[in-house]
Amino acid sequence: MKTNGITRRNFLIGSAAGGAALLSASYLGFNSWAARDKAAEQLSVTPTLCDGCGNWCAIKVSTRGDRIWKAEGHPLSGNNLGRMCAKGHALLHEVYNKDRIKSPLKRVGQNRFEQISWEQAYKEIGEKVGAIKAKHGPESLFMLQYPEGNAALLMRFIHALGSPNAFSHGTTCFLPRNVGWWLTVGASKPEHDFANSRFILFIGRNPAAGLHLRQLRDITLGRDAGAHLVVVDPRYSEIAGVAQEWVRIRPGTDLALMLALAHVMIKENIYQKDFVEKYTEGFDEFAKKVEDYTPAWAEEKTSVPRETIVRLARQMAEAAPSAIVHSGYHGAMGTQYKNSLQLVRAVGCVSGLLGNFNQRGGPYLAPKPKLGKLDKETHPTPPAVSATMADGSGDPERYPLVPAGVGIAQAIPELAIQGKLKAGFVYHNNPLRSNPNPARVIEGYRKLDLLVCFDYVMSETAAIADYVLPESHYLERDDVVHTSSSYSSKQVSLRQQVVKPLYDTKPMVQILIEMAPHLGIGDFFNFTMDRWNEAALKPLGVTLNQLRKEGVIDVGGEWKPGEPKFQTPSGKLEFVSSTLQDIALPAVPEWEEPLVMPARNDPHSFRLIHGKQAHQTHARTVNQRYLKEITMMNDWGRVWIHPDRAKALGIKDGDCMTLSSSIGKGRARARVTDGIHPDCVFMPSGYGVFSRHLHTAFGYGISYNDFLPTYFDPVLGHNMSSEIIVRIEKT
Ligand SMILES: Nc1nc2c(c(=O)[nH]1)N[C@H]1C(S)=C(S)[C@@H](COP(=O)(O)OP(=O)(O)OC[C@H]3O[C@@H](n4cnc5c(=O)[nH]c(N)nc54)[C@H](O)[C@@H]3O)O[C@H]1N2
Ligand SMILES: Nc1nc2c(c(=O)[nH]1)N[C@H]1C(S)=C(S)[C@@H](COP(=O)(O)OP(=O)(O)OC[C@H]3O[C@@H](n4cnc5c(=O)[nH]c(N)nc54)[C@H](O)[C@@H]3O)O[C@H]1N2
Ligand code: SF4
Ligand SMILES: [Mo]
Repeated sequence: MKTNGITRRNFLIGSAAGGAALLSASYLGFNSWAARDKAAEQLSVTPTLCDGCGNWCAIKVSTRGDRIWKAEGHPLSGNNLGRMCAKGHALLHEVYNKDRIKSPLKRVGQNRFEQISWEQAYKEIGEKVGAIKAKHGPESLFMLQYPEGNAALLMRFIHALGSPNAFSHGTTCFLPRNVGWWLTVGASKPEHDFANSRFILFIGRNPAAGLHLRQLRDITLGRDAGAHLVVVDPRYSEIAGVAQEWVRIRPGTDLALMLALAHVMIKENIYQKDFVEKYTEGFDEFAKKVEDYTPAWAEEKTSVPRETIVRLARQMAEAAPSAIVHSGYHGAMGTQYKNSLQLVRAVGCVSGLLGNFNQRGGPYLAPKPKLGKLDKETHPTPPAVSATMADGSGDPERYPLVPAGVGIAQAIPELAIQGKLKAGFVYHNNPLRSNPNPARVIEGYRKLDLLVCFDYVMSETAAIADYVLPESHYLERDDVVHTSSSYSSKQVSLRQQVVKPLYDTKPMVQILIEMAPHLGIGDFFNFTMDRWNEAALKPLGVTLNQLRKEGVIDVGGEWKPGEPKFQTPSGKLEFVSSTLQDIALPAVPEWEEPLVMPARNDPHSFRLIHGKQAHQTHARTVNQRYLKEITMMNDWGRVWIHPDRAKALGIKDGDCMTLSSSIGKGRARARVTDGIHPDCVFMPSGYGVFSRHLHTAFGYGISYNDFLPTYFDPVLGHNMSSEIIVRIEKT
C-alpha cells in the first residue's frame, strides 16, 4: 500500500499503535536499513506544529524533495517532550487525501458546487455581506471559530465588521471547567505538578485517550515514584488501566462524591488549616454546607461505597499538600451535566482543603508568555463593539458568566430560525457534526442568507455552505505565533509551511487579509502575517527567523512552588464565590441533581455517556484511512454495556442493539463488559460522519449528538451532553 511516497510501513514505524507489530517484521534486514539510510541523506527537516488536536505538539517534519516523508516530536517542546501520537503520524497523509477541497467553491444548487477564483469569492462574499449588513445590521453576522492560534485575527475580523458575535466550541467542550476555576481561583485552567505528587485523582478526565503527551509522561513519573493514582469514571478508561484504583461511579453524581470527601476531611479535622486560614475565603460557610453530605448519603447518590469515600479522603489528606484532584476537561467537569459547574467549584474547594495550590506536587497556574501587538498608529484596531452577543453571552440579564468570544454555539441554529443571525463564517469547526441534534442544526444553518465555511475537506457544514474557502493543510501553511499553555516554563512556537500547497488553497490569515478590503475593513488588515508575528515576538526578544529555525523557543519563567496568588475578587481561593453571590446563584457548592436519570425499574433505560479514543480526534479524523483501520482492526466502534444489563435484554457481545432517545434512533454493536457502570452505556465519540464527501469516514458508526436533545444549561448555556436517556433493545 503506497500513498504518495509514504508507505504503510513507515507510517507504522512512527505510530505508537504499530510499534509492536514492527518488531517481528522481516524487512528490518540489512538491505532495508541501507535503503533507509540512503533516503535519509536526501531528507530536509522543518520544525512546525501538529494540528491533529488542540495540543499543537511541536514536531519536526522531514521531506524528501517535495514529499512529506516522516515526522517526529520536537525534543524541546514542553507539551510533548519529543513525542508524537498515532494521529499525528497518520495525519501527515491528509495532505495527499483525495477528499481535499482543491479550490474555492460556490454553491449552485442542492449539493452542487462550482469552482470559482478567490477574487470572485471575495467579491461576491463582500457584496452579500454588505447587503445583509445594510438590511439587518452588523449584529446579524457571526463567526464560529476554533479558539486557538488564529483566533485573535478572526475576532478582529468579526469585530471590524461591527458584530459582537464571536463563537467558539466552548459550550460543547470546556465551559463549566473554565468558569468554575475562574470563580474559585481566578484563572481558568490550572496545570499540575504530577511528577512530584503523592496522590492523583482524576474525575472524568482521561489523558490517556483525550491525549496529552506531556501530562501522561508526568503522571507515570509520579505514579512510578509512589503516588497513589485513582480514576473516578463510570467506565474502565485507558487512564484507569494504569491507575492503582478505579472508582466506578454512577454518571452525573461526582458532585456528591466531592462534597462527601470535603465532609470527611473537615469532620476528621485533616484539612490544611494554615492554608485555609491564610489563602481562602468563606471556609465556615462551606464547612456548614457540607455537614449533611455524609459518606452514607453520597453512597446512595454515587454507588461508591462509603468506606471507599472515607479512605480516599484520608489518603488524600495524608498526601496533602502534594495531592491533586485534576482540574478536568470535557468528561464530567466539562459541558456534560447540569451540575458540572458546581462539581468544578467543589473540586476547587477540596483543593483548598488540601492546601495544594502552587505547592510541590499540586495544581498551579502556569506562566504564559505575553505576546506583543501591532503598532496601533500604523495598524488601527477595530473600534470596540458595544452590542452584546445575540445569544445573551456576557449580558447581565441572561448569561453573565459566558465570556464573549466563547458564546453559546449550539444556539446559532435557533438564532438563525428567529432571524437574529443572517450570515455566518465558520472556521475550523463543524457544528453540523459536533453540535447536538443535527436535524435542528441543519434546519437553522439553512435559514441563513449566507454561510461561508473555511475547511480543508467537505465537512457536513461545508457541504451546506454557500461558499467554501479551502484552507491549506497545516503542513502547507504558516499560522500566527503560538504560546505553550501546558508546561511549567514559558515557550513560543510556530506552525510553518513544510511543503508548498498542492492545490489552490491559502492559509486562513492570508484569506482574512485578502478578503477584508472587499468587506470594507481593509484598514484593519493592512499588514502581513509575518508583520503580525514579528510584533508578537518583539517583547520576548525572539526574532521570527530564529523561531522559524528552532520551531520552539523557551523564553524563561519556569514555574516554582511558592505562595499561591489568586486573582479572585477577594484575592483568595473562594469557598464562597462573591461573583456567584452577586448574581444570586448558589455561592457555596451544594448538591444539585443531574437533569435526567434513567428509569430505575425499566431494563431498557440507560444514560448515554461518551468519550475520546486515543487514535481519533472528535469526529474529524476518521476520514484518515490508517486511523479508521485501527478502529476496524480492534472493533472499537462498539457501544459498551454491562453484562447484567445486557443479559436482561438478551444481548450478547457483538450483537446489534437499537438505541433511541427523544430525538434520534440508531444502531450499534454491543461490547459487553463489566468495565462500565450498569446505569449507562458508553459510546466512543469519533464516529457517525454523514458527509458523503468524506469517503473513508462516511456511514461508519453513530454519534452521541444524534441522541442529544438541544439543551441550554440554565447558568452557562452549555449543551449538557451526557444528559441523554436512551432506550436500548436487541435489534
Ligand atoms: N485522542 C484525542 N485526544 C483529545 C481529543 C480527541 O478528540 N481525541 N480532544 C481534545 C479535547 S477538545 C478535549 S475537550 C479533551 C477531552 O478530554 P477528556 O475530558 O479526558 O475526554 P472525554 O473522553 O470526553 O471524557 C473523559 C472521561 O469522562 C468519563 N465520564 C463520562 N461521564 C462521566 C461522569 O459522569 N463522571 C465521571 N467521573 N466520568 C465521566 C468518560 O467515560 C471518559 O473516560 O481531549 C483532547 N484530546
Ligand atoms: N460527534 C462529536 N461531537 C463533539 C465531540 C466529539 O468527540 N464527537 N467533541 C466535543 C468537543 S470536546 C469539542 S472541543 C468540539 C469540537 O468541535 P469542532 O470545533 O466543530 O471541531 P472538530 O470536530 O475538531 O473539527 C472541525 C472542523 O475543522 C476542520 N479542520 C481540520 N483541520 C483544519 C484546518 O487546518 N483548517 C481548517 N480551516 N479546518 C480544519 C475539520 O475538517 C472539521 O470539519 O466538539 C464537541 N462535539
Ligand atoms: S497529541 Fe497527537 S494529534 Fe494532538 S497535537 Fe500532539 S501529535 Fe498531534
Ligand atoms: Mo474539547
